[in-house]
Amino acid sequence: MTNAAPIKTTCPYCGVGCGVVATSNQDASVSIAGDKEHPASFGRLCSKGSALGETLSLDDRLLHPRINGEQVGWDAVLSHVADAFRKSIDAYGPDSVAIYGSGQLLTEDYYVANKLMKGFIGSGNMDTNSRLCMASSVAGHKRAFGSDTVPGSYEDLDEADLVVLVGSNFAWCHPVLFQRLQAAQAKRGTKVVVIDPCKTATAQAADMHLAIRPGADVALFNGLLAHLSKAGLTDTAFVADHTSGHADALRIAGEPDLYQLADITGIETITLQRFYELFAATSKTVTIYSQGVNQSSAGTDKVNAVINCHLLTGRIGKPGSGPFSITGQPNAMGGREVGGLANQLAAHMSIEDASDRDRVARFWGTSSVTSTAGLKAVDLFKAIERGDIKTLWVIATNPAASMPEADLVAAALEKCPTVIVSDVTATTRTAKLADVLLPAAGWGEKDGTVTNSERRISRQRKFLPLPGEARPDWWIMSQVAQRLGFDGFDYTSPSEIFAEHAALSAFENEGTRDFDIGTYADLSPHAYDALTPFQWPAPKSRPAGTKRLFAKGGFFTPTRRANFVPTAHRPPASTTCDRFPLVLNTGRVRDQWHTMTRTGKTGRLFAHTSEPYVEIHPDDASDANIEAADLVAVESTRGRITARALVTDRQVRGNIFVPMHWTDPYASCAHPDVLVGPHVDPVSGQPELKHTPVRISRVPAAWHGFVMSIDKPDVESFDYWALGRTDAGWRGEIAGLSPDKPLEALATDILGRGAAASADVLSSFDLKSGTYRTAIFCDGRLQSLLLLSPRPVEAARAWLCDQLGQTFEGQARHYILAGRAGADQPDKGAIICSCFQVGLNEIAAAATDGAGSVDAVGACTKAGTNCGSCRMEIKRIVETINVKQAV
Ligand SMILES: Nc1nc2c(c(=O)[nH]1)N[C@H]1C(S)=C(S)[C@@H](COP(=O)(O)OP(=O)(O)OC[C@H]3O[C@@H](n4cnc5c(=O)[nH]c(N)nc54)[C@H](O)[C@@H]3O)O[C@H]1N2
Ligand SMILES: Nc1nc2c(c(=O)[nH]1)N[C@H]1C(S)=C(S)[C@@H](COP(=O)(O)OP(=O)(O)OC[C@H]3O[C@@H](n4cnc5c(=O)[nH]c(N)nc54)[C@H](O)[C@@H]3O)O[C@H]1N2
Ligand code: SF4
Ligand SMILES: [Mo]
Repeated sequence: MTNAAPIKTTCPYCGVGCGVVATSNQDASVSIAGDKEHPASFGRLCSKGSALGETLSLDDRLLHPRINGEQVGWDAVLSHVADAFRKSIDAYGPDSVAIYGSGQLLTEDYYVANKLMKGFIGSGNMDTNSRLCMASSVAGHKRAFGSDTVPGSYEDLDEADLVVLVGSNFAWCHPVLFQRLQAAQAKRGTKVVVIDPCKTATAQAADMHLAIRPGADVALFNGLLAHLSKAGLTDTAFVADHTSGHADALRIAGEPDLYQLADITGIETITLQRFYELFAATSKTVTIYSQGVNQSSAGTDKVNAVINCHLLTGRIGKPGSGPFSITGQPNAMGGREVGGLANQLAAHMSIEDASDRDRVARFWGTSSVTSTAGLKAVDLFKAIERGDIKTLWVIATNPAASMPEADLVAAALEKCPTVIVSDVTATTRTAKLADVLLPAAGWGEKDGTVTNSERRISRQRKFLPLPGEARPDWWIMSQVAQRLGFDGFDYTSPSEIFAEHAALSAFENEGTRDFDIGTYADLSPHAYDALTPFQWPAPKSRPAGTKRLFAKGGFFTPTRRANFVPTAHRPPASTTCDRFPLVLNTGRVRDQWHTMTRTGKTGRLFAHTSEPYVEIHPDDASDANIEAADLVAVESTRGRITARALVTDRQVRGNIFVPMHWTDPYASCAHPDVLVGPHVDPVSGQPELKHTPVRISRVPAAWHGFVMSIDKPDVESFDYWALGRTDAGWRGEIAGLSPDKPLEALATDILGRGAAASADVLSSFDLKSGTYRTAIFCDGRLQSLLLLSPRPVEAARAWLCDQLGQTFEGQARHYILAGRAGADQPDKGAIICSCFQVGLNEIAAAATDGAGSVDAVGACTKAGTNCGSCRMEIKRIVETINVKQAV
């Protein structure tokens, strides 16, 4: 027997949209490789993409429908869901029901959800987690261009002379594009400017890092607009022929002088001046922006302040220049195409426009198209809390963990009469609050399309059988729609849905709407199977698709001119005070994806960061008597979380950073959204997830522990715990506030009393440090290890995790117990390169021995030579060693 034929598909994580080749092996494993022919990635994958094959196991999977915890058949559950919708609508009207979806749905799933809610149920209440992610970019695009259009292509990164990254940790969040940028830096000397309050891995690759005061981006770009105008860089023909509102925008932008700007932005005048001059002098400029821009109460203004500078200079839609909103989720863009946001209709048509409504109604054959926008995410959950929503369907997202005021969201879900959750797992905080659980098919188990940040539509393809009773989301929703008695949902395959979506995009379009993929309106199932990636618009008149838009105007406003939008600086919605003196910033780490339902399944992706942390500037830490590795409580007016202190000067004073990933199944209470307030941007409704006033304090833990075990350790009753995986089992950090129990008794609680009779238990107690250690070996194999100490546990964790499940004899067992590698087995240190599992100590040793560059370290250790996600960290280590050697 041979392995199955390789299948080309698309990565299900970030908006880069890399092409993946998946091969199912005879032993049921799946090999993953980059697709060299995919035009978004040319064969590259980052650490998360490379590890996809390790995340496909069925443990934790939701495999059968459930109602109130009881397994039921599909027929029963579909009728139950349809009944719940019908009863709510009959008794309270169509606005008493809602769907909350996700940029991780495929376009076909999303299309059905939106058609059902806005076209047939007749309510606007279909919103999505894109409200937390892209809504400000959508609103900014629409204000400026009249349409939600990203003008450029990834190729522009190869051709630009200057790339400005605003509020984007590109190196960790869009790693394959970041590498493309680094290649351009090496090849043509592209200058890179990073505007971010933190010294991120991205900032370390920059020629200039502007550590902006959080929230001050509008002021910074207003200053740039005024400078460009004064420096004579206005593209007068472009501005005169293709734009309006230029004078008003300039007047407002020019109000503060450079000194006032320095005050607002926290950036020295000389640095501002240097940045402005660099931008002015470089006509091929791309400005990339992400969540430091969008997730702000001034998010839409930030987007327009950036776009204004590109309109003024005519740097838009030309090779190597343009404003570039980079999308987060794999199908953030596809969701916008089908109208997934509560204020959109479908195919970039708008709810407010009567002729759009009429057109969509005729196309769908319905008289129920909603005439009012629905509730945006934050308002939707408030309405649920008030009892206005009786039936809610959450699909492919985890709002009880990822929404601001997460505890209130969880309480609202608990109160809501019927909560239906479609997910691939039942372990999320949201799934645990569901009345009805629907098992969705996951990545590799279903067919569909996604659109990446450069408007490129690619196929996701099925290469695995459907597990248990899991079904694709489009099928589940179509079945419910049919049971509600609606026509037009008798789809038998995603290709039919895609063709309908393409036909709607072209319906009575004639160049009036940007989103037109009419070329695919009559696509056969066979052609859908063979579909190769293309960039929209791809109208029938331009079947090859479109690389760039707007170089010669042609905007989608009624006048066909782009709008300069006057933007004035506003401080963030809630500011620090004596009680909450620090600003909490939140975001991502390199190797985890959101609430970890998939990346949390592989040990390889825990090696880089294995525990939730609070990154704190050394002076803020010392003010609060916090030392490295202490446990820290972070409190806001809304709640409290606990995580490990990471004391570094990568944070500026006054700001702290907490990653968004560690939620219920992986940590006691570390997800920052329980702290974040409900403030939103007034135009887009996107919440301010990057600016919450907080305070920090040291958690006076009586004891700390590190545990690893083949079986999942029982830690959830402790005051603090965080779990992760290793290749062979589990790893965990634990701590307790109470000194009541002797450490030995604690050890029995954690590892269980039930160690097999054949087990060898090795224990020791170090009187001096007060450390209790115990290791259990079964048939010679290391089954579990527990280190307990009154202080944060010091141990060679990366090395230890590699030893779990290995066989040990004699003295070697004592090294395990000591938590240290023996002299013959050097400790590799924290894992930096997750592809080849190369640790910090190995990289440092190579650098000390003379490897003076990232490539030289790669040549000695292989670190950084596969996906390249770790290259910035290797650079930092090499530079630190070089500096040390120089002094
Ligand atoms: N590894 C990994 N990659 C991912 C994801 C993941 O979960 N893990 N998720 C994907 C998704 S859905 C998204 S949306 C993207 C997000 O991608 P990014 O937006 O790049 O990531 P974030 O870490 O959310 O935030 C970006 C930066 O904004 C900065 N920032 C905070 N406040 C401000 C401010 O006021 N001004 C400026 N200029 N900067 C500020 C933060 O310090 C942070 O470094 O990542 C995608 N890629
Ligand atoms: N504090 C703070 N909060 C944030 C952010 C931040 O930067 N800071 N970022 C925000 C942003 S940008 C985003 S995008 C959100 C992300 O937040 P969420 O969307 O809540 O996070 P995920 O963990 O990606 O949730 C996706 C869910 O879909 C499930 N799933 C996977 N595949 C499928 C499928 O095919 N079908 C179905 N039905 N389910 C599936 C997964 O198991 C998972 O439970 O978080 C937002 N929240
Ligand atoms: S950069 Fe990484 S996470 Fe993003 S699409 Fe590519 S492989 Fe997937
Ligand atoms: Mo996102």
